[in-house]
Amino acid sequence: MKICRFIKGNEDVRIGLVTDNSTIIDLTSTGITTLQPLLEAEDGVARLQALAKNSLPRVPLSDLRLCAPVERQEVWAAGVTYLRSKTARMEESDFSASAYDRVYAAERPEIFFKSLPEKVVPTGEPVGIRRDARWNVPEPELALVINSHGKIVGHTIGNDMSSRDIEGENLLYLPQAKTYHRSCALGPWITLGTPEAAARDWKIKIEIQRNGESVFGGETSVGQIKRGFEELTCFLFRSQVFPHGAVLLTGTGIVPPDTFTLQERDVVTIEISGIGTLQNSVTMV
Ligand code: DO4
Ligand code: MG
Repeated sequence: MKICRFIKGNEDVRIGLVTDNSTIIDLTSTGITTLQPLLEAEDGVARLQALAKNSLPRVPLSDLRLCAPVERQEVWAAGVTYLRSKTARMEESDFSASAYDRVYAAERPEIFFKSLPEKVVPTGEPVGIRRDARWNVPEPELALVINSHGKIVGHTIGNDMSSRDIEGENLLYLPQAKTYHRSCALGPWITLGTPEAAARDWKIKIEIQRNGESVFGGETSVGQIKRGFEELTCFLFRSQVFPHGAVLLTGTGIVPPDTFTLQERDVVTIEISGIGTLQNSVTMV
């Protein structure tokens, strides 16, 4: 079951049920106008399954604009959860290298604040590269959608845009490398109700195009994530409250070669097999 936030013309944001990759069912007439009650409800998926049987208005995806699938949730991110991420980061940094090595093996994961919901970029809109950075990369990541009780209720696709030279210069610069204008994309929608064991079979793919040509491609599997989803969620919720729920990116397992940096107008396409495709062009911010 996939749910999205969308806008048609000049109307307000609506909630839709994605039936296939070309049509959505508009849930407005059922009284569902925000995601939060569905994410909080015990029977959210069952409710949607029942609604899908009714004859409700359908809208072609080509007639609407998808919004980022977050409302009031803070967006956080876990890091160094794949061996590939640990190795790449140790190589990019002289004096912080052991920090990555240690956190990969430590009981406590790396978790950092990534974005306010209103700053999240949806599919179809540009993600940013910092003008004061010279080495910028996308990080394709599975994102957990977690309700206010700490329950993982859905999954979406995240792009944890990062400035590797800023992070590599000094780990204390991490917030600047990770959190800036247009540094987080989420979308295209939320897949609800997939158990972790099934989500671990999903493939994550990325392709970066420049002037219509592919300049980087990579693939990994969600199953390569070292830590359990519950484990990451429990750490996020330790001594912390999320009255509106939270979104947690789970780390990257695909790192382009060190010679690669994003350029303006590149197009980043991230696909996760159980979810869909998040596509963003790149702009300088
Ligand atoms: O330690 C820095 C960030 C790590 C990260 O974002 C990742 O592994 O995806
Ligand atoms: Mg990341």
